[in-house]
Amino acid sequence: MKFSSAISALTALVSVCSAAATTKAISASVTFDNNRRFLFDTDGRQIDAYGSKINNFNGKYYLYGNSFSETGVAYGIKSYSSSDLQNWQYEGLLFDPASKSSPCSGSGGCGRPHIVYNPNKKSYVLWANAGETGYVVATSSSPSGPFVFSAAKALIDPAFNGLQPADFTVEVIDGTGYIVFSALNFRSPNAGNVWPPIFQNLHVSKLTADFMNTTMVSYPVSSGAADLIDNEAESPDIFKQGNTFYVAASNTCGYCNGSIALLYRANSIQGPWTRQILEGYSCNGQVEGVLPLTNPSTGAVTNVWHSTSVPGGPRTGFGGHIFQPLTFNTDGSAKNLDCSTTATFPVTFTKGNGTAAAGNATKAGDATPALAVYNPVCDSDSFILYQTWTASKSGTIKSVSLNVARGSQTVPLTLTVFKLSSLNDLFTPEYKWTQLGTAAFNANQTTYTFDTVTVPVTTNATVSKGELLGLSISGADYSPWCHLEYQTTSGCGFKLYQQGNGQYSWRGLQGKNAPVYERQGKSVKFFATYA
Ligand SMILES: *[C@@H]1O[C@H](CO)[C@@H](O)[C@H](O)[C@H]1NC(C)=O
Ligand SMILES: *[C@@H]1O[C@H](CO)[C@@H](O)[C@H](O)[C@H]1NC(C)=O
Ligand SMILES: *[C@@H]1O[C@H](CO)[C@@H](O)[C@H](O)[C@H]1NC(C)=O
Ligand SMILES: *[C@@H]1O[C@H](CO)[C@@H](O)[C@H](O)[C@H]1NC(C)=O
Ligand SMILES: *[C@@H]1O[C@H](CO)[C@@H](O)[C@H](O)[C@H]1NC(C)=O
Ligand SMILES: CC(=O)N[C@H]1CO[C@H](CO)[C@@H](O)[C@@H]1O
Repeated sequence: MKFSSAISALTALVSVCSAAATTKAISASVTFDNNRRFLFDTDGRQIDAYGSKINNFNGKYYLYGNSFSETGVAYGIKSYSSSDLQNWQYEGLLFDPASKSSPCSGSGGCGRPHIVYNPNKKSYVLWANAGETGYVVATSSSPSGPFVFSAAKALIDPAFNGLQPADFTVEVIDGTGYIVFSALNFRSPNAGNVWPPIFQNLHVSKLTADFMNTTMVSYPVSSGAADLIDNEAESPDIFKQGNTFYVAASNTCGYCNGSIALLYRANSIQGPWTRQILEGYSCNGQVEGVLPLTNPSTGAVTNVWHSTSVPGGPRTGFGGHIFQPLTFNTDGSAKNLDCSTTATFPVTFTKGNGTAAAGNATKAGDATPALAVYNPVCDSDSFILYQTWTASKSGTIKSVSLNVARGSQTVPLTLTVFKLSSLNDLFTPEYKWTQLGTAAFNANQTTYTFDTVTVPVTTNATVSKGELLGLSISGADYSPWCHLEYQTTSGCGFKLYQQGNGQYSWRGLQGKNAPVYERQGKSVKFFATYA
């Protein structure tokens, strides 16, 4: 997704108008696509929130999801805020997942978190999955916490006692709270050795008036076919358009690389529900939520379907998020998703209030683009890399940060920032660079997502505009370190070179080939800050 958030002409109009006009909703636009999966916060770190849900609270957008960075599995809930759906400010964990009062260490892991706002109590109510018997609920006066858990759990329809409440959503529609949840049956005699491992069906209930509990009366969200599609439905979200309720869902897959995209619709939560399969592989993702965006000029709402995307498996942290607006036919059915790599989806929406967030990465002097299409590359077992760039201005370099993700390394990742006089220096034997700083990182100083590690510049920090700089990246281990790369357009001053581990001599029949050569058209994701 390309978040080219072009503030429309309306913005300019508003800014020159009187103070009274500034309370008007401001129009902005954003363009999504199927290729740009990784989102980053303003400090340049990968957004670490899986099974995401985006809410507009008090005029600002908040993105929530489970953190996978620390333990490699769902551990706590992070939030990010944005006014333009492009610059995301990290707002921290909603509560300390390590504290004794946190219910998230056990089964459920506080998975699939959802938050609703109770205007009567001016309270944000967090719901999360905490294993058997109901859901945990917590409240806060702020959308970013800290949230305090209620001692009592919200309970579901007793018809499902004995099954395990699992993926769910809570949402407020026309002032009424709703939950859609699945209940896992681990004991079905029909479970297969290969698949399905479990059976689960979706159910919908109203919430109590304080949004802290369910009414414990539920209705199935099922096509009535009672087939293995209805019986493996999970990761739901609910929304209403016109008089129709919609439930978006996927089939059992766990943040995977593509499962059926399901859309149920009914004129009442009691059904009957009509089922559609909108895509066979969900554009290589699993739906995580539906984001309603309002065009402030027309009042029209675009419901944006979004998924946790690729690759599934233990490396959930290598997944990102893809977004595309749903479009509907006159009978209320939705059109199939468009998974083509060339598709772009512009959406006009109401800009959130507050100024666009800024952080170390957005303020960096030199940086590879935040909005490029990045892909994970794990090859420090085979290569030492040299990322080069030209100083964009004269000044004093403070630090260089690189996005890296850990596996189970025993060898540290060593990064060195240096100056060189020409790119040819890298191919020249006996060349010595001018070192600016160096640092080594053990696996326990890095995380399972593409967080940043930062090398402080300690010497030779003054640079002049156009001067050549480099970052060497080395960490030869059986379990390679991972970084991000994007397709670099020539002329941007970024070039990436590689040297096979252990290769320190001339090569080739003439004995004239250096062991260092260009990784054509690629650059790693990094940024350099200036004093
Ligand atoms: C943001 O906008 C909402 C209405 O959408 C308003 O209630 C709120 O006071 C605004 N907050 C700020 C800080 O301007
Ligand atoms: C939800 O309602 C049930 C039944 O009244 C009660 O046992 C439970 O404590 C309630 N939970 C919360 C969070 O209010
Ligand atoms: C992911 O999905 C794509 C396309 O559906 C497929 O080519 C690829 O093999 C899948 N990978 C895994 C690990 O399932
Ligand atoms: C941002 O940069 C400052 C100054 O270099 C540093 O102290 C801080 O840790 C950085 N913050 C993040 C989140 O990287
Ligand atoms: C981090 O890892 C290094 C190297 O394995 C080890 O020496 C160090 O004690 C670890 N630190 C912590 C806080 O676990
Ligand atoms: C070219 C240059 O200024 N090199 C300096 C880099 O920093 C070291 C350590 O402070 C100096 O010894 C070099 O002279």
